[in-house]
Amino acid sequence: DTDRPAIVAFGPLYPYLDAELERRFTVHAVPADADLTALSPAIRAARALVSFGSVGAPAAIMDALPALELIGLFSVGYDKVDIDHARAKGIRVTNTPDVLTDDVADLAVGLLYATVRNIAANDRLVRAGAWAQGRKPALSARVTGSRIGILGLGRIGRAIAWRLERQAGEILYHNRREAADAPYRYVADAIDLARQSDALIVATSGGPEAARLVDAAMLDALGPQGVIVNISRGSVIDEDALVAALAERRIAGAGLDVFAHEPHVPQALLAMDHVVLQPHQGSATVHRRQAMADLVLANLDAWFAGSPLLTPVV
Ligand code: 8YV
Repeated sequence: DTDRPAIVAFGPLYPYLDAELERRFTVHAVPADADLTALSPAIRAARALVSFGSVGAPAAIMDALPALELIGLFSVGYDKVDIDHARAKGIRVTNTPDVLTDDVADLAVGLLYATVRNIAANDRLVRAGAWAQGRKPALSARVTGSRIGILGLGRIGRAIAWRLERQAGEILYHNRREAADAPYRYVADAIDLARQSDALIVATSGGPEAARLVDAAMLDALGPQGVIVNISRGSVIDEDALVAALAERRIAGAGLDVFAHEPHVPQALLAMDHVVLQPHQGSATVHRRQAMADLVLANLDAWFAGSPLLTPVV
């Protein structure tokens, strides 16, 4: 059907989204590692591109698609999109905020409990038969009554704080600026936040401004009783410094859903019992992935109908 706009599915998407895109558009699948200098004229006619947050849209794909008008991201994070390049070329970008907030916050809280209460390590202990053979697991720290520091009190950070209000002894947070309407204690300095927290939950957005915001100094401020949870982006933590701090027990543990070079996880972490590892599952529920896909489609539909975009980034 030549009346239907051509679009590019950049990297693998999601079956429901694939099917709905096929109903509306002429979809060209372009692998994330494709040779962008050799795209066919039909692909080069694409007016929109859809991709996962982990693939995004580097400058090279924007330059390879001269008719590109819109990038519809299947993620809230847009750290893998060259936003400046899109802006300079007049390419609009949309993401999927809000619809995934609750599920990402749920996973953050789950990782906090799993890390502090040794849930994954103790599961391994039971499976290995050690409990049956009389081994006594070590006593753990506790979540209830502890001081929870949220690094980045945005939509997801607030949803995490709200979930932990009943359990935490205190919730504190650091943002670049104090949030006018947040009922939690603001800590102006990120290192101070780590120092005053039993658990530090990283919920900032990614991108260059937050790159390696959590460094060795911040981990040392968190200290040997402190745990860190990251559901944001691996790039926000200096991963080498994190591995070293965990190996030397300068922090007590980590619950990680995101990594600096996904899907690669540092080998050293795999052997550590005080670390809980997830393969980037924050938004990965059936229900929310559907809602994310619907929001991608609603943005595309709006664009091709000449209506305002629902959730523009650019
Ligand atoms: C997705 C995400 O898992 O929304 C985000 O920013 O990181 C997740 O929802 C991601 O888009 C998958 O690549």
